[in-house]
Amino acid sequence: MKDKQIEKLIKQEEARQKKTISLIASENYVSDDVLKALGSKFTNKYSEGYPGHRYYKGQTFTDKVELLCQERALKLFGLSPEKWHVNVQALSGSPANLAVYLALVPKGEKVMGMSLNHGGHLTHGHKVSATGKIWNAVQYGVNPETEVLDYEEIKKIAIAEKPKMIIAGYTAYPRIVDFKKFREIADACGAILMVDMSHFAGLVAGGAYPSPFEYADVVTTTVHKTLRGPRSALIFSRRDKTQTSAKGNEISFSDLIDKAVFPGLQGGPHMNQISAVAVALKEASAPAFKKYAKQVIKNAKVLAEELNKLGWKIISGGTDTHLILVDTFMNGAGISGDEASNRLEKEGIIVNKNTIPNETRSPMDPSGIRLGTAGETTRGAKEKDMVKLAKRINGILRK
Ligand code: DSN
Repeated sequence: MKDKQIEKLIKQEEARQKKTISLIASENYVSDDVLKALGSKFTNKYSEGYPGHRYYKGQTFTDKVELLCQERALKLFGLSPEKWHVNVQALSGSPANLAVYLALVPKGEKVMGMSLNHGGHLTHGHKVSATGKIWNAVQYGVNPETEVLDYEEIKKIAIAEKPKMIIAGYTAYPRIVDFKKFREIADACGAILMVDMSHFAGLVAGGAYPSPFEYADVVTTTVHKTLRGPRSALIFSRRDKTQTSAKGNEISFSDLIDKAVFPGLQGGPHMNQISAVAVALKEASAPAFKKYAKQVIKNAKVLAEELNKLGWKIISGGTDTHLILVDTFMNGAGISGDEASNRLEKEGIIVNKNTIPNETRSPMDPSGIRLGTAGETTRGAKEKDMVKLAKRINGILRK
C-alpha cells in the first residue's frame, strides 16, 4: 500500500486479532474469499435500484451478483422464491430493522420488542433508537426468576397493547425461542411477526437451531455473526403478505420493504459487500458449516458449564446457542461488567460488558459480560479448549 499510515493500522489490527481470543458473541472470522470479494472493484459501481431496474447504466455484472446473492440466501434457508423474497441491500442490521418498521408500521403506531436489559437490541424499540422515537414502543422482558421468556406474560401484554408488529429474536438471549408460540401471540392481537435472527442465523443455516421461517412474516439478519460473512444484512419477507395502500391497492410486504430500503432509507447498494455476502452464503451451505454450527453450540455449553462449576452464575442457567451471559457483579465476584471486560482484555481475552436481567447498574457499567464461541470455533477450538478457557477466565476475574 502507498498509504503507510493506514497500512500500519491494518497490520496492527491483524496482529491484534491473531494474538487475542475473541469471545464477542457478534464477531467471527471471515474467509480469505470473503475478504477478496469485499476488496473487489464492485466497490466502484453505483447501482441504485434493483436488478433490471437501475438508474445508471453498466449493470450487467452487478445485476448478476445481486440476483446470485438473493438465490443463495433463499436456498440456504430452504425457502422457495415463489413464497419468499429477500432484499440483500441493507447495509447492516440496524438499517435493515429500520427499513422493516418504515415499510410496515405507520409512524407513531405501536411496536413490541424485548427490552435492551433483558437481551433485546436497540432497534427493538429502545428509547434512544429511532425505533423507540418514531414508533410507540412497548417492551417485554424475561421472567425475573427463570430469566427465560414467559410466553403467557408476553401474550397478556400483546393482547392488552395490540401492537402492529411484534419483534422476536435477540442480541443477548442464550436460549431457544419458540417461534410457534410467537406466531400464536401475534395472531391473538393481529400483529405482524418480525424475527431478528442476526445472532443465530448461522446456527439456523447449519441446522443447529430452530428456523423461524415457518412462523414469521419477516425475518431480518446480519451476515457477520454466526453466519460468518461480511458486515451486512438480509431482509426476508413472505410474498403473500400484503397491506392496503391509501388508494385501496394491495401491496406486498416484499415491495414495501424494497421501497423502504431504496429509495426510502439508502442510496446505492454496496455491491462489493453484496458479492462478499454471496460468497459467505455459499460457504454456509457446505456440509462443513453444519459441523461448525453444532461445534459452536457444544463449545458454548461446555464453557457455560465449566464457568458455572467454578462458581459463576450463568443467566438462565446455561445456553442453547453460541452465547453466554455471566453475572459478574450481583452473584459473581462483585466486579462490574466494565471491570471484568477490562481485566480480560489486559490478558488477551476480548469480551463485551453486558446488562443482565434485573439489572441495577447502567449499560456503560453493567453487572455482566457476554461471551460467544462463534469466532474461536472458526479457529478450530473444541470442548477441551473451552475447559481451559473457563479456568483462565476464572483466574483473571478472581485475581
Ligand atoms: N452490536 C451487536 C451485538 O453485539 O450483538 C448487535 O447489533
